[in-house]
Amino acid sequence: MNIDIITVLPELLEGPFNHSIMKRAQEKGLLTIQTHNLRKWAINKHMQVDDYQFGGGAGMVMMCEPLANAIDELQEAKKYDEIIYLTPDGKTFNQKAANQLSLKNNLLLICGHYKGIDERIRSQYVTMEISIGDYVLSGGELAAAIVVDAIGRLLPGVLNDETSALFDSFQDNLLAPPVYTRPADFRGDKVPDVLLQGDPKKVAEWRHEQSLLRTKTRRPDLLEEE
Ligand code: 6GU
Repeated sequence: MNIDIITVLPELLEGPFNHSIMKRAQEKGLLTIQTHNLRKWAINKHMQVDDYQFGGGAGMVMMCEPLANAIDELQEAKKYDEIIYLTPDGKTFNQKAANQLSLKNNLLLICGHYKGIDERIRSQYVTMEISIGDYVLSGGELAAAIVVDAIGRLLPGVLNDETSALFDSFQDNLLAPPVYTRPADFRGDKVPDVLLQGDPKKVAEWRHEQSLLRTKTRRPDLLEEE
């Protein structure tokens, strides 16, 4: 999978992808992430990419020309399956969306700043709008990092234990069960017997029960979803 990201703050995206699982996904050649500094397509020598909004009011708006020129140029090299704008008024991201996006080949992510991007870029270019939750971030970069991480770890071959994503929280609209490691007795607080007895069928049953219980008590809304 190839993911291109248009941003005014490429520095913000250097850290998240260069460690751990995202780093390994790239080293294995399963994922390519390229950030593109929007200022490369600035309209003048002042590196301008934003301007005051028509109608007045505080806050700058990211201009059409730099974004359109950036997208046009990137589209010459690749056909994108989705052009995604990260925005608090987008559709709330979840595991199902991550699963669906992990099946695509080429994604283009656009990170907004200030008051957002000119509406005409949204109507003419953007094919999908994603929010990561009901709160406002100062820019789309951290949201992009989250979306890329959630997608990247689902690509076949990325996780060491190929099956482990299957047991993640949310994969069946269920939360993950509790997990334990050594010691079996921590200050008198003991690991459940069933996990120590080595019967894989009983372990699987226990984990499923715990998943259900956790979901019922913490996220009953998940059990109502289709
Ligand atoms: Cl995708 N962007 C910004 N700026 N704020 C957000 C968001 C995205 N999702 C939730 N809040």
